[in-house]
Amino acid sequence: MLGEMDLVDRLRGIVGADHVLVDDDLRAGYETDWTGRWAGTSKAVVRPGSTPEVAAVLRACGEDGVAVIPQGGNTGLVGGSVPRSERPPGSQIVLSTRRFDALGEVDARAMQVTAGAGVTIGAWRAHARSCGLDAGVDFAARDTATIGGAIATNAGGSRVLRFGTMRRQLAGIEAVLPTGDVVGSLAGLPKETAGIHWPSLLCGSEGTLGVVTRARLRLIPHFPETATAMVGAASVDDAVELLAALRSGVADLDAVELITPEALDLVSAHIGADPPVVPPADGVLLLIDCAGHRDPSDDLLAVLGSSPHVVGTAIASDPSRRARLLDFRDRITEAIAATATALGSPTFKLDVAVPVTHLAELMHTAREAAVADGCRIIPFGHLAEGNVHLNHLGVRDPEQLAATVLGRVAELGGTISAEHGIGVAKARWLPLIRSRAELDAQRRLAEALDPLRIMNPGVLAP
Ligand code: FAD
Ligand code: 2HG
Ligand code: ZN
Repeated sequence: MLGEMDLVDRLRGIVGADHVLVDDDLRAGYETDWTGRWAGTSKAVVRPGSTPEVAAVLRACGEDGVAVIPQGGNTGLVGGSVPRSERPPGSQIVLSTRRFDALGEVDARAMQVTAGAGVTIGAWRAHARSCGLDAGVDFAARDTATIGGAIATNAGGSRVLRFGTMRRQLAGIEAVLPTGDVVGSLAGLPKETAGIHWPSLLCGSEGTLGVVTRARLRLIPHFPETATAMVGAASVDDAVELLAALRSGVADLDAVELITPEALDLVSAHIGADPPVVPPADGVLLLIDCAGHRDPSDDLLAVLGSSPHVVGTAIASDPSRRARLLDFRDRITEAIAATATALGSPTFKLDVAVPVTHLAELMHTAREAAVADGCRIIPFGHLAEGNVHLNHLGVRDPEQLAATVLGRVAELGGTISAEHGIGVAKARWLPLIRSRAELDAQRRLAEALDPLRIMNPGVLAP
C-alpha cells in the first residue's frame, strides 16, 4: 500500500497536474449531485484525456484499493455519480470523463458516428443534424448529460416509444475494465455473434463494471415536419385508451408524455405561462409529439378528432409554438428543483414503470401514500412506457413512502427504476424486483470483472 500523496502524485504523472483536482473549491461541483440529496468527499477529481490514461488511473487506484466513481455530466438522479458520504474521503476518487468530448465524422452511409463518453446528448444531436440526420434519444438534461452517463444508466427520455432507450442507439463501445484492460469495438457492425456483446453488458451497469470511453452511435433520419399537441383526458385510463389509438393511427408518433395537474400548476408558475389546455377535474394532460417527412398533423388530428377520450386540444406545427408547448413538459424537473430549493429540502424522487393498464392504479396508490405522509406529490412522466416520475416535496418518512409505492409497483409487475437507474438511492429496494439468484449472479459477475471491487461501491448493490 503506497501513501496518500503517492497516489495523487502518480495520478498527476498519468493525466497531468492540471487534471487532478484536490482543492475543496475545485472538487465541490463534482461532489454533490444534481438534486442536492447526495454528496461525499473524495481524495481527488481526476480528469483523464485518453483511453490509456483511464486504464492507468484505474490500475493505480486498484493498487491502492481506492474506489473510483465515474462521472459524466453529473445530472444523474440516483446518487451514483458522486462520492459516497459514508466512505472516508481518502478512499475514493471521482473519474470525470468530460475531456472525452470528441465527435468523429458522421458516417452517412452507415448512419453512425463515434463519440467520446464526455460528449453531451445535445452535442451529439447537433452534430447529427448538421449532416441532415438526428439522434434517437433526447431529454431535458441534454446540454449537460453525457453519452457515457446515458449509456451507464441506459437513459430513456421522450422518444423511447419510437427509437428505444440508449441501449438501442449503441452500435459499438470502447470501455476500460477495472483491471485496466480495454474492451469493445467501434467498428459499428450491425450484426455480430461472437460471445459477450460489450455494449449490452455495459449499458445500464452504472459505472460498476468499467468506464465507458467512447461509443459508436446509431443515427436516425431527421424528420423535418413536426406536429405537437397538448390534449386533456378525463382520467389516466382514458389517457391510456387514447395512447392505444395514437399508436395504431399515427405513423410518425415520437412521444406521448403525461402531465398531471400538480405538475402543470408548478411548471406554469415556473415558466410564467398559462397552458392552452386545462385538464378536466381528476384528469390529466398528454403532450403528443410527431415528426415525419410529411406533415403528420392530419394523421394526428384524425385520431384526436375521432377519439371519445379527448377533452380539449391545442396543436402546433411551427417551431416556436411547438417549443412553447414542449416547455410545459420539458421544464417540470427544473420547476420542481426550484421549489425544493426554496423549501430548503431536496426532492424525494421515484422513477417507476408498470404495464400501462395498471398505471391508474399505481397513481392512486402513490397519491394515497403522499397523503398519508403529508407531503406534496408531483407526478408526471412518459405515458407510452407506463413510466411515471413521482416527485415528493416535504416528505416526512421517505422509507415508508418508498416501501408502500415500490411494493405496489412490484406487485403490479413493474420496475423500481424505469430509466434513471438504481444508483445508491434505490439499491436497497432491488430485491423487490430481482430474485436472490439474479442478485447473486450479478454480484459474481461484478467480482469477476472487478476483483479488487473498486468500481462505484454501493451502486446497484442491495
Ligand atoms: P452522471 O450523472 O455523471 O452519471 C450517472 C451514472 O453513470 C453514475 O452511476 C456514473 O458513475 C455513471 N457513469 C457516468 N459516465 C460514465 C462512464 N463514462 N462510464 C461508466 N459509468 C459512467 N434520464 C432519463 O433517462 N430520461 C430523462 O428524461 C431524463 N431527464 C432528466 C432531466 C433533468 C433536468 C435531469 C437533471 C436529469 C434527467 N435524467 C433523465 C437523468 C440523467 O440526466 C440521466 O441519467 C443521464 O443519462 C446521466 O448522464 P450524466 O452524464 O449526467 O451521468
Ligand atoms: C423527465 O422525464 C426526467 O423529465 C426527470 O426523467 C424526471 O425529475 C424527474 O423525476
Ligand atoms: Zn423521464
